[in-house]
Order: sequence, then C-alpha cells, then structure tokens
Amino acid sequence: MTSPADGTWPHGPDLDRAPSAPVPAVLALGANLGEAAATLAAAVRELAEIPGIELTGVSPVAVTRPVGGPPGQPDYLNLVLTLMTDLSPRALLAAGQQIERTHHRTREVRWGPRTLDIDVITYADFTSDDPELTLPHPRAHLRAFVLAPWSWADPQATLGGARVADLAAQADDAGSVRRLPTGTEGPAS
Ligand code: A4P
Ligand code: MG
Repeated sequence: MTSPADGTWPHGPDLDRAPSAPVPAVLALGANLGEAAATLAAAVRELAEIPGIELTGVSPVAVTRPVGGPPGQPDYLNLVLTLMTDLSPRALLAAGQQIERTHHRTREVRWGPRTLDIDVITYADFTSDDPELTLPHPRAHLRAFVLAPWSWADPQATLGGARVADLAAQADDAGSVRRLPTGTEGPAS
C-alpha cells in the first residue's frame, strides 16, 4: 500500500487510519432491483449526511446493461460520487455497506441483481490488495458503467495515469451505457 508523501498519513498507510486532513475519494453506486432511481437518490442523501463525508460531485444517472452475473437481470442504474473524507478507508467502506443494508441488500449471487451496491473506487492515491478493500477497485478501469458517469462528474479525472473518459470509451461495455436526462430519474423518496 502507498499513501501521499505529504504527511497526510504520518505513520504510513493503513486501512484503519483516518487521514489528518480530508482526502478525495470516489464511490460508485449501482441498483437494478426495486425502485432503483429512488434507492440511488436516497443513498446519495444518506451518504451526504454522514459526518466525515463531504460530497463534491454527483454524476448524472447512467442506464447500463448488466455486466456478468446471471442472464436476464434487469438493466442497472449507476452513478458516481466524488467526495472529500476524513474517514479511514475501512470506515468509508463500512459507511457504504451500512447504507446497502438499509436498502435491504442481501448477498446471494456474485454479480447478481441487487437493490444497492456501493463500491469504493479510489481513496486518495491509496493502493491496497486486501480482499476486504482493494484499492483502486480492481475492475473499475474496465467498466464503462463506472467510468462513464465518473467522467461526467469529473471530466479531468484520471485513474492509473489514464484519463477516465478515455478508459470509458475503450471499455467493452462502452456501447451499453447511456445517460439518463436529468429530471427523469423518477420519484426521489
Ligand atoms: N471489496 C473489496 N474491495 C472493495 C472495494 N473497493 N469496494 C469487498 C467495495 N467492496 C470491496 O462485494 C464483495 C466484497 O468485496 C465485499 O465483502 C467487500 O469487502 P459485494 O458488494 O458484497 O459483492 P458484489 O458487488 O456482488 O461483488 P463484486 O465482485 O464487488 O462485484 P462488482 O465488481 O462490484 O460488480 N453491471 C452493471 N451494468 N452495473 C453494475 O453496477 N455491478 C456488478 C457488481 C456487476 N455488473 C454490473 C454492476
Ligand atoms: Mg460491490
């Protein structure tokens, strides 16, 4: 694992260590069961209310065809949040998992349909190969359903030295991501 050389982690990187000052992070949200648009809107509100999280960007919603998983699942709605946080990496993951539970997420089938999935895509320039929290997210650089909304929220974003917008265009699922016009997400309650 590495961390910025700016003293943010004076004792070295650690999934449990909170930074001394807020650092940027990126979360990806996905839902394809139930009232997906309302679930995403509620999850964004709930994340914004967590002490230690300050949202800096909310992407438009993408309608995306499922990648992997069992055949016949419904399309997903995906969005990406940029934020500043002084939570530790593990606390940020736990915050997302707590909100998944609120929305009755159960884990049955890998890549199966779900009411809500919240992934940590990046946390500062932290790298981790811990299976509980791998950073950057190990599949994010291949997935237009993450990369496209991320590039809409932050056109200058980079991942692993590449422009996120370029990675989105090159991803296998690039053709199955479309932007939902703002205001058509449905009820936000
Ligand atoms: N975990 C490790 N690193 C991370 C991280 N950076 N962020 C661990 C979040 N979790 C991380 O995740 C399984 C385990 O990954 C957790 O215990 C956590 O500690 P999960 O959310 O329980 O299960 P999952 O999401 O079904 O599995 P996985 O492998 O994380 O799936 P992905 O990669 O998230 O893919 N197609 C479209 N169009 N849109 C989607 O949103 N999502 C998936 C899920 C597949 N296809 C999709 C979409
Ligand atoms: Mg996940």
